[in-house]
Parts: sequence; C-alpha cells; structure tokens
Amino acid sequence: MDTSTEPCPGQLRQHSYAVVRGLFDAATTERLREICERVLEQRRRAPRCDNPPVGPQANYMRHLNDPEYHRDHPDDLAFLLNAMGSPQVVESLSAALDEEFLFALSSLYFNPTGESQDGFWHKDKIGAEADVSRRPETGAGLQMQIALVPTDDLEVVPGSHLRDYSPEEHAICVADDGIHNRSNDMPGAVRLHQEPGDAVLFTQLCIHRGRYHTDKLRRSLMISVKKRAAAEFTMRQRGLNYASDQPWFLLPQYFNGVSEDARAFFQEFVAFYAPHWRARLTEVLKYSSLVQRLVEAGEPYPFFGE
Ligand SMILES: O=C(O)CCC(=O)C(=O)O
Ligand SMILES: [Fe+2]
Repeated sequence: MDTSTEPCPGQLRQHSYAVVRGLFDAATTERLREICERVLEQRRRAPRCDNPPVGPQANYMRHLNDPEYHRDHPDDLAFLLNAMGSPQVVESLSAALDEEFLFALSSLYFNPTGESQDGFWHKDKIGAEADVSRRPETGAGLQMQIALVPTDDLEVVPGSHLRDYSPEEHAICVADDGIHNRSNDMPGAVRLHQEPGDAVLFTQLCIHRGRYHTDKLRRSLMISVKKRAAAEFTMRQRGLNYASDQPWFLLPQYFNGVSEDARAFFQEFVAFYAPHWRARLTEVLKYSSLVQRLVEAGEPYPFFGE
C-alpha cells in the first residue's frame, strides 16, 4: 500500500489500526527472530501449556517470556523483555491508546506445518471489558504485531471498530453459524504488508484476520497490552486467566539484564498482578502439602478415594 497514507499510532482511534515502519532495526529484529525460532522449536517438542494445542495446524503460541523457554539462554529472555518493553514500543502504544495500560502477554504467530487455511474474520470477543475505559471505542487494549520476516498475512477492515457489522460484514462474519467467515471477499479489507522490524497495531474491536499458509513463512511477534481499567474489571469479575497468569515474573532473577525502561514498563504489570499470583501460589501450597500428608498417612489416593 501507499505508505504515505497509512495511519500513525495517534490515528489508530479513527482507523482501527496503525503502522510503524522500522520499529526495530535489522540487528534487533534478526536476534528476535533467532530467539523466537528457538522457542518455537522447543514448544513443538515440549509445550509449556496446551492453550493453544500444538500440532500441524497450530499457528500461534503464547508466553514466549516463560523462563522455561530460556533456561539455557538467560540472555535471550533479557533481550526479549528489553525489546518488548523498549521506549519505542511503549510510546507507540501510548500514542495509539491515549489511556493508561499494562503489559498483557506475548505471542508468536507462525505458519502451520499441516494444511493451509485462510483465517476467519472476527472482532475479538471481549465482552463488557470494552466498555469500562476512558475511550471505549478502542476496547480493552491493543495488539502490536512485529514482523520478524516479511509478511502479508494480517488483514483488517479500517473503521470497523466504530460500528456494528454492516449487512455484508454480518453475512461473512456471523450468518449461517459462521460458515462463510473465511471468505476472501470482505468489503473494504486492507492487507498489511510488513518488512522485518515493521509493527502493525490494531484494536481488538475491528474486523480482522490472519492467514495461515504452509508455504508462506510467517514469524510475527505480538505484544498485547490491556487498559488498566479493563484489567481491574476482569480481575474483579473473573480473577486470573490464561493471559494474566504469569507468576514467573515473581522470580528474583527474572529481570536480570533488563534495562530500566523495560523494567519500569513491566513493573506496573507485576505490581498489579503479583498479589493474585501469590494468592494462587499459596493455594497450591495448601493443597500440595495436604496431599503429601494424606499419602504419608496411608490414606487412599486422595483424588479417587471415597
Ligand atoms: O494475526 C493473526 O493471525 C490473528 C490475530 C488475532 O486474531 C488477534 O490477535 O486477535
Ligand atoms: Fe483476533
């Protein structure tokens, strides 16, 4: 597309998305790619969680910053955290949201090894989280995808976050139980080209989709952030979830080698969630010590006994 007309982060609120060319330089991008390649390979062998499931159709993974992926590569974890919490990332997100936000999670999107598929068009289902913030038109937070290899896999419908589905969009995204939602005829869709190091930001409230073709290499690092108001709302309503449950941030060594800027960014996330991670660890401790005592006392196996 004509890069002179693409929206900058400050314009995301009108356009649904924004582009930052060259957010990371070539050397940083290349190192991130090596790290993500290694983590992906480890995850395929030994996933740390089953959400999403591994297998030939897998096209994304969560929590690249889980330290178990970096046990033998502590510098990689610091490099990843430094990049994700770098000033240019935080500034782009701030300009796009114009409201207080916290880190949410990291993901990697990659092409599957099994069968090719076009993605399904959707607005993310974020429910009432969308409505509690100062600027409800941008929903609960933001996704930032940084290309580690050239990609055209992301598509958005600009402006679609500001309104309900049009009849044509409804026919594709929702009607007939969603059987048409992989259509290649979405009106007004824009396919976003990214060179390595380029970032695209988009709101979860716009119509968007990815593309998952086995023959089109895809390696896109995604940083998700959540508005503080949305984080407070969800914690109150539902507690920790698959995204916010990242207790590894409590490890004393976790921020070794991480810059002051990146620490400051992640510390707000840690300060918000740490009491909840600690409460959950305390709960686990209560049960695990009890299980051990029951076994030692010769009780029937506690999970199956009467
Ligand atoms: O980039 C993709 O493949 C899909 C991303 C997506 O749907 C999301 O981040 O909500
Ligand atoms: Fe989505």
